[in-house]
Amino acid sequence: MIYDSTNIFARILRGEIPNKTVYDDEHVLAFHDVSPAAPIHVLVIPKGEYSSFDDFAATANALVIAQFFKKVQDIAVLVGADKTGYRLVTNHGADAAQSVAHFHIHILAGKPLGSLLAEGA
Ligand code: DGP
Repeated sequence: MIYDSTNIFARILRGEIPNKTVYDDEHVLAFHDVSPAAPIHVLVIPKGEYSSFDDFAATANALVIAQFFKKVQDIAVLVGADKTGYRLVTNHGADAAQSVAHFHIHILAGKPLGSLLAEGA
């Protein structure tokens, strides 16, 4: 997947679209999802141009990947998601219904989240 810098999260990173920021540093931005699927629904994105998890894991350097995932855990704690449990979701490509082509992790928490998928195989 080629990175398209017109995607909505690239626009958020450029400050063109407002967001409800949870955490911001040189490498990572975390913000509330615009249409939350759980009481806590935070998106964590790297500031680098990666179109999906698949692209990130395949092309980013190992230290960047490790630091990003450590930061996801820090942010889960920051928003209190660790207290009763949380789910991480990342979608890559059409079958996963990825709708924004900038790598992001969903942190979902704040209620019992049920089974992994709404539909069976
Ligand atoms: P995915 O389907 O995994 O690509 O998830 C994309 C998520 O991004 C979806 O849960 C809705 C969220 N989203 C889309 N546009 C915006 C936006 O402009 N602001 C925020 N905060 N979230 C958005």
